[in-house]
Amino acid sequence: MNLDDRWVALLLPSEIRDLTQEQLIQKIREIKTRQGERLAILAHHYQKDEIVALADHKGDSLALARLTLKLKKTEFIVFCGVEFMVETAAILSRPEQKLISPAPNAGCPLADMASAEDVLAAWEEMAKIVNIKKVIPIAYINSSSEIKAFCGEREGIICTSSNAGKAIKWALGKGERVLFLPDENLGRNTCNALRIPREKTAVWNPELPGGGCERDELKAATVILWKGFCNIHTEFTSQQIRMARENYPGCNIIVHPECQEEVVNVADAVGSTSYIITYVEEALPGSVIVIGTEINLIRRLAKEHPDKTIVELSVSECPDMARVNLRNLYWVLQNLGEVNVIKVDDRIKKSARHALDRMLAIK
Ligand code: CIZ
Repeated sequence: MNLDDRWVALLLPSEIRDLTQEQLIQKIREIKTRQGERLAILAHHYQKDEIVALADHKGDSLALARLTLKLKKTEFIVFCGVEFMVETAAILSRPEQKLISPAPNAGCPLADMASAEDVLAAWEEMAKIVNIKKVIPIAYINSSSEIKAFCGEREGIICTSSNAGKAIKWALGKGERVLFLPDENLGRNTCNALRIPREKTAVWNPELPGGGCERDELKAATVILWKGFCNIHTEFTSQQIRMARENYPGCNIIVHPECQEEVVNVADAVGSTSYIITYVEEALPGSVIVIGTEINLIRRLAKEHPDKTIVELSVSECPDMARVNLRNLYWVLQNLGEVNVIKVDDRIKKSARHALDRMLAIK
């Protein structure tokens, strides 16, 4: 727990602070039984085991977004994940449903790397150089609702790490260029997989005047990548991959596409969270798999597959995901619908929904 979380925990009523882990689990189960179908607890794969064990559904952000659309009878959706995931579910939910976050202070530094003001300013700068009507913005789901709305209002689309390639192809079928927000690594690795050459890409750094791009570079670019990154996945290095091959001869190494290009290039496989899970499930007993992604998922996979050796490339934990805990989960359940209800402004919701619907339609 960091200092911020300790302060938040102190704000919880003392009767909750004093409960043991077993008592919290018991009480959460009682509320679940009492509420029945009115309540659904959703947990992202990066959540801790004790949270996932209490969830009705676990998944990546794409699966959980799709699921939200199916929860027709559910009044209260408690989402154990970070801000952009809860907001995405809120955008997709029905007006009568309440989206609740146990830890509204769980943000996403990657999403914060593309602020609405910076993106709008960049868009205006780009409009001086290229035909902006033919630029299709794509926002990775790890982005704010405002950025999703920005895309929705400009014929753009949302993607996740499982459908980024399809989203880029879709966008290039509609326009001449793509502005890919906010993860440079996911964008770069996807361009490589699609064989879009480097000279047909540019990187827009919002910290630099004109994004640090030459006019000709921008004019030549089919894909303009925003300079953002995920702290968790950029922890992994190609040196760690070399060491893993020495320590586990014959192993297979799979990494997430938010990792740096040089890491992805020397791994055996690359894929989204759900791809990594399927990869492990389909591996033969006795396989040795080294994984470069968030540690809670890797440890769970290792427990679920005792017939395989599943190890981490290095320990990298998302501190924001870890802000959800049994105490704040119990607190929101005890005060169901009264606290930590996440709302998205109606205008933003409508525009963001267009961009999300386009993603859901491309499968
Ligand atoms: O979209 C997600 O759930 C994340 C954070 C990663 C992935 O690959 O699915």
